[in-house]
Amino acid sequence: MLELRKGVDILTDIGGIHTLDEAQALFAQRLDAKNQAKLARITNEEALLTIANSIAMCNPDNVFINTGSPEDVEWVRQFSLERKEEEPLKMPDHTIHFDLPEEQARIIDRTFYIVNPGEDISVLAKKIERDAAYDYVQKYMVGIMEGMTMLVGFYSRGPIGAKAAVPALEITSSAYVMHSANILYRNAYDQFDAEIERAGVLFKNLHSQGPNRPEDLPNARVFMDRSWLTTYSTFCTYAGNTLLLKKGNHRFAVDLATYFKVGEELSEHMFITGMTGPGGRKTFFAGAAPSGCGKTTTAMVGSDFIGDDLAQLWIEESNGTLRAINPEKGIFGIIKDVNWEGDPYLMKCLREEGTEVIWSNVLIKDGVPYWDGCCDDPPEEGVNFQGKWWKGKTDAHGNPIPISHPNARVTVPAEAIANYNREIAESPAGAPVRVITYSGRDADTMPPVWVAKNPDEGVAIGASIVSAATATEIGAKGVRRQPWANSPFIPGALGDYMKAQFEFFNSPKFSEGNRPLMSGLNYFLTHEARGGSGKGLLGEKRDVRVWLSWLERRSHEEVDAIVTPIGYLPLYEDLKQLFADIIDKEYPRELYDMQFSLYIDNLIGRIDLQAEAYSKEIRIPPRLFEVYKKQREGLMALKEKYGAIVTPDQLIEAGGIN
Ligand code: SPV
Ligand code: MN
Repeated sequence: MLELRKGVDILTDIGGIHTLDEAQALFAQRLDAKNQAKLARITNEEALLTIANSIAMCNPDNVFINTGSPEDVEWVRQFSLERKEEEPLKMPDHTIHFDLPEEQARIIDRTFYIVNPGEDISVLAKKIERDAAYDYVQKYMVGIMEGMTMLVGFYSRGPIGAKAAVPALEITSSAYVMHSANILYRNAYDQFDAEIERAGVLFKNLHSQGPNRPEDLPNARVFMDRSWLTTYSTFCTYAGNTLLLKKGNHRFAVDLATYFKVGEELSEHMFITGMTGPGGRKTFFAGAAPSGCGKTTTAMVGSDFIGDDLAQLWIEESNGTLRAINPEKGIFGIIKDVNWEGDPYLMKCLREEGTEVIWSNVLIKDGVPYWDGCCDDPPEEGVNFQGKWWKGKTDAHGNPIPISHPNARVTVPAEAIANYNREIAESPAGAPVRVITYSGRDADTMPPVWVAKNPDEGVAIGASIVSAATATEIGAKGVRRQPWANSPFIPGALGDYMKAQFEFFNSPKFSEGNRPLMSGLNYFLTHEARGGSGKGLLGEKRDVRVWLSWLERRSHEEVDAIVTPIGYLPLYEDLKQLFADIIDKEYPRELYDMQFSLYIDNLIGRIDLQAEAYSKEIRIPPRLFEVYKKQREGLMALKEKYGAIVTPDQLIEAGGIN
């Protein structure tokens, strides 16, 4: 269980400012008249004390209050250029930011939840006792902004007024971080007091890169104080470590959903997108995928893009529908392998004038960015995340340095993406979601698409995601369990989170026909694993549209499916038709058989792996094991009858269609 406001609030204790009068006196002393006037608009005590204590602790030379006005937003852009945190590029409104070579992704080894004595956290996470965190903050953050300017921003994680939106403060000495926040989050300065009242909570984020030197990186930390909803980040610049409105506050939102809003809200690592179906109807999807597994690409495949990373979900009481908002309003997307064929909307923003873009950790040659997979003939030299680069350059271990880091990113406002549905994305009512997807990077086991037969099986799909390691976390290797693709951001016990999932998706609040379809997706099956004659992936990026379209039809009960122990599978004829209609592609029966045959031993291996791992965790709801047991028995019966590989025709014979 989690208790809010428990233990010492480190920031207040070190800052030493406890009353509004003290805070105002400090502002009068430390802010110039202009910034004092801007801050005067904010009256919420918690917000003001947080700002005052941050000033008292970090001791910046100047304080800049970012109201979100065009003038302030421009000031932040210019300040970042002046400070050389970003450099201008050839294209207007494009800049490049480099993180230190050793800090190109989330520093999971230096990321900790601050806990009170006796509190348990997820077995997948790291924790630090409150006293030890206090000592660190006192040692490294006192005076960390001397000689620097502190920037203070007021944001909302979600459309202002939406049920699941939460206001958040970003306090940083990095203009790059504030510039990124201005692109990725809605400024809520004008409504900040009212939003804190409405939401009943405020997320607080304090960051300083310090002198930004490689030698400080061992001391870099990302701390999340779950009890006080405050993050601390030091000696780093990569946005996933510093712009803690993103994953830092997502973790707090997961906590709130898990411990305080069970059966009411979820906070997920999901894209949100709409597909246009027959007759022009719009069907919205929310889909989870681990970092670096094509989540942004999938999101942009839809006709109505809403978000590519995070979703706050709730059940609307008045009509029993599932709603989703994107806490963000921009993308911080991986750029590796982004190209005109797979990502035309994004490419337009990146290669044509008219969009504000912050590039990070790509190759720059003559003011133009290039990246791994960008083009057929990238330049053979330039400047990249490791400094001066030339083709064939190797690192200290003799490994070739790629043209761009595999976790190189672009920060782009969502409204620049041509298929962004601004109206729905900005609506406090959220997007009406009918389909939930879960996916991972799975070479050999799960089919490209399948649908859960009931909410419990749907929760089990989310619980069972596995994925090959990607470049988004430093030091991650091998195939790992990735529950709900959200596990890096689940602070508490997985069992608690899972219980909230079961309650939410089984909720009696869903009205007839509005309980979402829950499904799995896997784009990563290989020829080698499925008896194919080719090499590499069985499918192509563009096939994603077909899998989503099939789910779209299924969610409106327009296509039948094969009933199998793991869920419903598409029929060949339906897919063939969709491939032809939607992407004008031939879909051979042989490929279908490779993709949708059940490889029983792999599936059983997967179930056993999960059941075994979950059996070691606390408070796992027994329902999960019941689902696994039933699926396992069904699969064993199939194997008995048909052998280790069961084709779709055999599956129809055994289970029929529905
Ligand atoms: C991810 O890695 O899941 C991201 C980028 O979306 S980060 O901000 O690093 O979390
Ligand atoms: Mn993410």
